[in-house]
Amino acid sequence: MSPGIDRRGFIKSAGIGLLALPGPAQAANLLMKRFLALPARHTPFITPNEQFYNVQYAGHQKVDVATWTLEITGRVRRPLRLRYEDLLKRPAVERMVTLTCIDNVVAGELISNAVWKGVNLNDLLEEAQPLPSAVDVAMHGADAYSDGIPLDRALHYDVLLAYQMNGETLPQRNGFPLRAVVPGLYGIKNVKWLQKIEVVAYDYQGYWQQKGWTDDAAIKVTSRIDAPGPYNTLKGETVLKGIAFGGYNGIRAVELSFDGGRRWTPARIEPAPSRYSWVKWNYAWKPSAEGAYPVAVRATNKLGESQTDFVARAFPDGTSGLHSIVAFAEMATQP
Ligand SMILES: Nc1nc2c(c(=O)[nH]1)N[C@H]1C(S)=C(S)[C@@H](COP(=O)(O)O)O[C@H]1N2
Ligand SMILES: [Mo]
Repeated sequence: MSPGIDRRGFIKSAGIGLLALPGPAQAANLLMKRFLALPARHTPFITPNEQFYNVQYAGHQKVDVATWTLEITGRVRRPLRLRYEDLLKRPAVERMVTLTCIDNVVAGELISNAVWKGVNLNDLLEEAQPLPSAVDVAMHGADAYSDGIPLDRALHYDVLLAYQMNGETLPQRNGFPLRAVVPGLYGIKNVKWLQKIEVVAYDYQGYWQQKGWTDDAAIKVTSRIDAPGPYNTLKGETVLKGIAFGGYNGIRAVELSFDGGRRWTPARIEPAPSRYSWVKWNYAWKPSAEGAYPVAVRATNKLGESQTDFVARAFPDGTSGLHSIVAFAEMATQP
């Protein structure tokens, strides 16, 4: 979960974004240009580790890797206990996966993309041999945090136990020595400082589920306008840019609207090398007349599910609503 909301988030939740601004409101426009304008965001496709968003309910845990072990226990025929060096010796896989916090606001900062390296959870589980009574796989961190996923998901959905992030040893704040990376499910399911995997015969309720948050935790389709920033003045043709993320299913389309959501026009998507990562989009915009434009973005995943304009708060199963900004267009008349 995250601390409060940022200014970009506030501007969106205040609903200013989708208002059609009246033509002669010159004074209001001036005030907005002066006091609400924010710079564009430059979002690298792969987030450098130092810039990766960071969330936990207690502090960063310090794990002594010399004594640390990963235990696989519960409803299994053959419980396992692995040391750090044992894990590093096992066949490794690399996977690009975007993580996002369920407590992110519309267009918020709590989303980042990395290449993770580690071992497949299903390999370990197959070795441990879950018993027929097994239902859920609970993952426990060193901070008494836990969350669970269905056994079926743990066996079939590309779940990774990662010890490397973007080619570096997993940083302490991101869960050193080992964390779960569960494509398509919100951050809450991606347990850090992992030390115990417990196969249980019931529907496991983790730290946040006990407080009423979703157990399913499927990521909702989301998108964001990164450039220009809100309330900027644009002259002539401008390339609009941003990101879109479809969780488990990837992104099929990104569209933009300049008229409060009546008409939508497709943006160009830069193909991503992983179905579990966000995509970057861009659109060369040449407004035909001077004025204040509401610019909104909407994404559709590969199942054909589009983002809803229904504004939901984060509790209990994640934010929804469209990101929009206001752009002031000026005509580039000078030669
Ligand atoms: N052990 C542990 N794992 C945890 C958490 C936690 O508090 N403790 N927070 C979760 C939440 S809410 C999120 S959004 C992600 C954030 O991962 P990051 O800090 O690497 O971005 O970690 C998840 N894993
Ligand atoms: Mo989170």
